[in-house]
Amino acid sequence: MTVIFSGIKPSGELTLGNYLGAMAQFITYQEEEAYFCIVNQHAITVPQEAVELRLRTRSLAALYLASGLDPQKVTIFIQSEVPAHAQLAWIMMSLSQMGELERMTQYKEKAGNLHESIPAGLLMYPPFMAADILLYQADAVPVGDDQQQHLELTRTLAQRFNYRFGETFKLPVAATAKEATRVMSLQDPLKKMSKSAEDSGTILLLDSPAVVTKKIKRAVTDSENKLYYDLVNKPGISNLLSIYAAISGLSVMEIELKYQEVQGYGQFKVDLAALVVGLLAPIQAHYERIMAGSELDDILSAGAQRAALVANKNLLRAEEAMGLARHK
Ligand code: AQP
Repeated sequence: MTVIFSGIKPSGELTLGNYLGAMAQFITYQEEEAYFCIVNQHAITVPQEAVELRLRTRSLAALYLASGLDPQKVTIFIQSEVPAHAQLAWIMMSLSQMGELERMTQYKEKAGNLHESIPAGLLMYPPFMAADILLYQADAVPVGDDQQQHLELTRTLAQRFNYRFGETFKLPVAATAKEATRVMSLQDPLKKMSKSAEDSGTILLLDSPAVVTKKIKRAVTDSENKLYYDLVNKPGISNLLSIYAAISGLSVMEIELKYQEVQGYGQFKVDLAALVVGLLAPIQAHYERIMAGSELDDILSAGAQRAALVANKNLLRAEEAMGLARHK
């Protein structure tokens, strides 16, 4: 059986980008040995308000279930409830070099926004992420395109560990979706849609149908009024086409053909809004039921216990290999 690990951080309300790039893929791995984590310790690499973090963590766990993950089949848990994550993270940080961490694109972008008061955790986030993955000996990590560089670092650190201390960790690969691997902002299609940069260019999974429709209607396009994919000259329309393709299952070319005779982008936007609303409606209904019910805590407690069994075993292996354990 293939081992799958992935996580999302509760650093804001989940976006359509998080869903299409990551969560929609999670569901396809339910017959494997799969671990889906709410990576709350990654969220604190930028300042978080305690009450909000607690609420968002719970909300994200409910969204995992609402999007179709079955806790009988997969392990769903909160990162901070399995201390082995932070323990292996320290080992991975010690193996990392400052230069390689400073070169990470996401670090440079986020640190750039914070100017002089940059939390050290922001720099250390990629080796922590490596620890999350290696702790389960994951074969594949379903992620969006923006996480490719961190996955590469994970492989580098695993290789470095294995070379120095003997074969211990499996080298994982990134598993990215076919379409919409990088959903862009509807207002600035050169910028990734991000949960921590929420504005009218960001579709949230819990947005009402009216809000979704308004955001899509106002999405930035171009004045050519011809529907075709061209990332360089038509980034707005290309982004909308990718979203349409990811949800409908049609190829971009099939969509272009469908609207060949249609004047302007109006009808295309109306249809896209209907597709997104249709995708989100059952997830939102399921989410409301979970949040009103009482099962969530039991699911998360059982998940943390299950995850810890595997995580502790692999942590000990690493500690033994590098001389941190008293015995071998
Ligand atoms: N716009 C996107 N398109 C496709 N996939 C995306 N992901 C994020 N944004 C897009 C994928 O969703 C998962 C979320 O991972 P994360 O929460 O750990 O971090 P992130 O990539 O930094 O996500 P955000 O939404 O941009 O959060 P903030 O704003 O807090 O940094 C990953 O698999 C990611 O690839």
